[in-house]
Amino acid sequence: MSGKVADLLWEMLANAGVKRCYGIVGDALNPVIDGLRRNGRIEFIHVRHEEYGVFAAVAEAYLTGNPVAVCGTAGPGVTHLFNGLMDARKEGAAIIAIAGDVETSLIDTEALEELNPYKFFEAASLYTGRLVNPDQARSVVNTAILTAVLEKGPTVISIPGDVASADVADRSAAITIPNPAVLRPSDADLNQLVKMIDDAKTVAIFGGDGCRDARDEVVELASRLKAPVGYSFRGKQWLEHDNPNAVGMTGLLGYGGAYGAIHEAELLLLLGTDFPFPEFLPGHSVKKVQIDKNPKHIGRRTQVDLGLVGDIKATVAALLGSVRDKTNDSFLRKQLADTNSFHNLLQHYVEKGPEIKPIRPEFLAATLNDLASDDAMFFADTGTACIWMARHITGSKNRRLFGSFTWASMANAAPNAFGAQLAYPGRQTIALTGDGGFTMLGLGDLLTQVERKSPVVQIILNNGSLDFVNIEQQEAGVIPFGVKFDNPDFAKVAEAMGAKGIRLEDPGDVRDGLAEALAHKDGPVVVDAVVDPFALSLPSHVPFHTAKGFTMSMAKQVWNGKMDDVIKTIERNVRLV
Ligand SMILES: Cc1ncc(C[n+]2csc(CCOP(=O)(O)OP(=O)(O)O)c2C)c(N)n1
Repeated sequence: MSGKVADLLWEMLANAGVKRCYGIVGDALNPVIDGLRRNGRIEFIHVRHEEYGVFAAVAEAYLTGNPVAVCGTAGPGVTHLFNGLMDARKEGAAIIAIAGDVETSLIDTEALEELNPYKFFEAASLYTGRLVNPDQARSVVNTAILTAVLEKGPTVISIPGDVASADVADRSAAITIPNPAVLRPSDADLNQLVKMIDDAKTVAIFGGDGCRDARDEVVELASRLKAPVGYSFRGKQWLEHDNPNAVGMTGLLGYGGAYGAIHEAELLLLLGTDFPFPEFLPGHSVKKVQIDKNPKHIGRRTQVDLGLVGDIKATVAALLGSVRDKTNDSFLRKQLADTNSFHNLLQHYVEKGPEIKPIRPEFLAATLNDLASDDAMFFADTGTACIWMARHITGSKNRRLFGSFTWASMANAAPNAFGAQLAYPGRQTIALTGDGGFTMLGLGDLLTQVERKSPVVQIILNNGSLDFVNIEQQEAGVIPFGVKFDNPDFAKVAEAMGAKGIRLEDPGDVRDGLAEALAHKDGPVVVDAVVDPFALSLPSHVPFHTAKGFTMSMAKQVWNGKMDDVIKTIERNVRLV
């Protein structure tokens, strides 16, 4: 290793398991990138927009569990990283951002492109180090890496070009990353929980991403307690597949019997979830126990009767040895029956789909679910893609479902899928994107996918609108406004950019079109699916204010001469409205 700060930086990152750095080079960053080139162990992924690079990195870090680097140059380049870093923080992805910084002689002079990294990154970064002296390098880089990996979130190393190219005295690039400790509640707390479970006639479970490593334990506990299992979007991929007690999701995307199960049980176990919609969680009528390895999650979304700090795997494993099996399964059977009848309702537009034009998104998603491989990785844009993924894409042991589920940024799916494809070359990678989301970020970097011949399938829900907001506005009782726009033929645009383009307008073409897209291995595919902009989805539990909002909005639309839209909304959602 040669002896500059930049050399030490990349060698330490490579030793920590970083395989890729996504970003855009330039001015302040040039000496840093020169070090990456010299090092040769980390692949540089040039993207057309820094934010795209961070979303790609977030998916790679989340799926692989390895840290990933991103970079942007001083000022504007750095600011483009920010939204993605917020996503990394919320989704729990170990990202190390290398931020270009102005020369040390210019710091605090309002120089061109100068940005105070401490202030700027404060909301996103778990640790920000500014390298103003080469002697800090080893310590700052070590802290940035360990914080990102162990606390699962983004950290920032801000580097002025003159420091990056300066000689460094301490060149020890070895890095030790300890495995996380196993966290289990005290015996006294566990005993109290066992008693609460044994005393309860009926128990329900609601799990989140904290169940990632604990699927088998949670499924076994549910089976022994005859407990229905509901989940957040982040919990779905771990808890739904091959689980006879699965009852779906609650919340705005809710389906199945989850809402009823968690409200009607005597005792609710909240496992590894920070589900952010308290209005869909029960109040005082249900006893609640929350278990999470992050103590800050306990009780913050809903008041709980008992809070335990621990890994779900270790804690549930300990419970399995102590709780009494329940014998009466009538509560479970009722929740499963409700789940079943909701599934039948969801099938309406799937079954009728082949005859309905414009294409129903339910039919599109269900057909995709059918055709995709058993280890496919699916990514949903924030928008209606999340609804159709939640309801019509089923998980499996090796399938992965990911999105900006906690930060809820638009435009995440295409870059997420790109990062996942780089991490798992050749594995089926599918982005369900909005037309708003794709034109926000996905379109420019389609060129990056083309250059790299990345076989990413992006399916655009071409509804000519910011449809999720269109639905939100109606829920809020107002007239949809600022949500419509015109689109080009995305398949033609994709072809012009060197990708494969498939346009779907006719429901009869959906199956063959999707199959053709999934079979394409030579590079990216854009499926431009012209879908019904009036397709509506209501949660399995419709809160009063939602129902009222829709009614108000419909009335206002009629008064404002939008009768045509109202009729279409009603006509095209016969089983739902
Ligand atoms: C960066 C960003 N801007 C705005 C929003 C608010 N927002 C959430 S969903 C959405 C609409 C998304 O539209 P589109 O991508 O076309 O998907 P659709 O809902 O139509 O399927 C908007 C504007 C957001 N979440 N993130």
